[in-house]
Amino acid sequence: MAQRTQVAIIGAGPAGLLLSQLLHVAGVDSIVLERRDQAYVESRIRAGVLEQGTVDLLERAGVADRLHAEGLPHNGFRLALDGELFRIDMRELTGGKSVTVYGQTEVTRDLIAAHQSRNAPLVFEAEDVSLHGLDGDALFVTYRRDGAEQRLDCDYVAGCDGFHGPSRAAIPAEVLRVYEREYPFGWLGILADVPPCDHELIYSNHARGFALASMRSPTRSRYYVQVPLDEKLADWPDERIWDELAIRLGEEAASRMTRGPSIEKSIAPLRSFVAEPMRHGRLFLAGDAAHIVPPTGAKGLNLAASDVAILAEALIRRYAHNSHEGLEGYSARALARVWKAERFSWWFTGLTHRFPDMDPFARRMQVAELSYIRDSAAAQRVVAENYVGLPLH
Ligand code: RFL
Ligand code: PHB
Repeated sequence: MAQRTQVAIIGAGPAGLLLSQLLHVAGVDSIVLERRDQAYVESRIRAGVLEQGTVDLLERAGVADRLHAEGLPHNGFRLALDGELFRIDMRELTGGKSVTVYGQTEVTRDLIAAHQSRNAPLVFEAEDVSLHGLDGDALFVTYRRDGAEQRLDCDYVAGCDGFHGPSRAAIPAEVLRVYEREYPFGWLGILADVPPCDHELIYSNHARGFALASMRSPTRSRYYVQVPLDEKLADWPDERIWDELAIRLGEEAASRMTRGPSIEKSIAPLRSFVAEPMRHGRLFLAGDAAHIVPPTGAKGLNLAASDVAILAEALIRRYAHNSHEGLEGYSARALARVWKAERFSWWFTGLTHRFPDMDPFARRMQVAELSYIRDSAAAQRVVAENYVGLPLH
């Protein structure tokens, strides 16, 4: 069967769903094609911190009611050095900016609910999605649904299909430049229905490795510990994770930490990755399809949102005023922000993690830098302004 839309969107992660919703609000039509089923997409546990710019965008898309009711505004976070805590007062240091803790799972659910309440085309379980005619006049996407071949003709394709999707792979290798860093460790995450140990997040540098105390709500905690890449989940029963967190977060946090059974546990590798350009002909990459950051700065989801803000604006201008300027400038404008967030995430990872080849000098440098941040308002301002999110230019 052949269908037609203005913008074919591949991937129903936050990037694809939010793009489709923003286009809809402006009267541009799109169809989202997603490989997984709805239940799978809605239950993936990932990021938890939204920058103000991301919240504003969700508002503009008309999907922020539950976010405003249930999201937790955070005006600061704490850093720990071998168990000693100090606070970064984001709000004070940035002239009033803050972040909101609201799970990516909830953002995704709200966006899917908005699509379904207006009967918008959102195709789950689309198999073998492939792009055709990127360089020619006839642009279309093919896929299989329930065993039947489908063809979707379109003016543009938005590749929002994450790190492993087909969109980036459709750009010829001689055009694409890739920049990459793999880190020699991963994050073991645990989700549990217990109250958080603090009302704000704690990022801890400990001689045994990094730990993070986060949350999803006043009754649901999310914690992470740095582990070697070859670590097996089976070697980490819940009690071992709680014991390790108690050591790495330090006495003050540990004394307020409630232990409980995990409802989710997983290990994610850490990576920095950027593919340039983010546009090839009428294909536009957004979110993890074009770039990955290590989660230390909480930037992954927020970068997906800022890409989509730029892309939606460009597509809307194209249809409203037949102006191609925004589309032509998309890659450069998006990448300018991406690289700054890449830098912050890379720097924050280096400051807080234990590297296998770290000698005593390297460790002293971390300790000195963290002490400097603790004692200098200027250094704290640099951290805070990056954490709340840099402006879009
Ligand atoms: P997503 O969320 O990966 O969505 C891409 C969507 O595309 C679909 N897809 C396909 N659809 C059709 N055909 C194909 N062939 C397809 N191949 C893939 C996928 O099923 C999926 O639905 O990318 P998007 O929208 O760009 O959003 C980006 C964010 O999800 C991502 O940056 C963050 O979640 C990164 N991230 C984290 N960020 C944080 O800030 N804090 C975290 O704690 C955090 N944890 C994580 C993470 C990413 C992870 N990944 C990607 C493995 C934990 C994990 C495990
Ligand atoms: C999370 O709550 O999952 C989370 C919070 C902050 C980060 C990364 C992950 O930097």
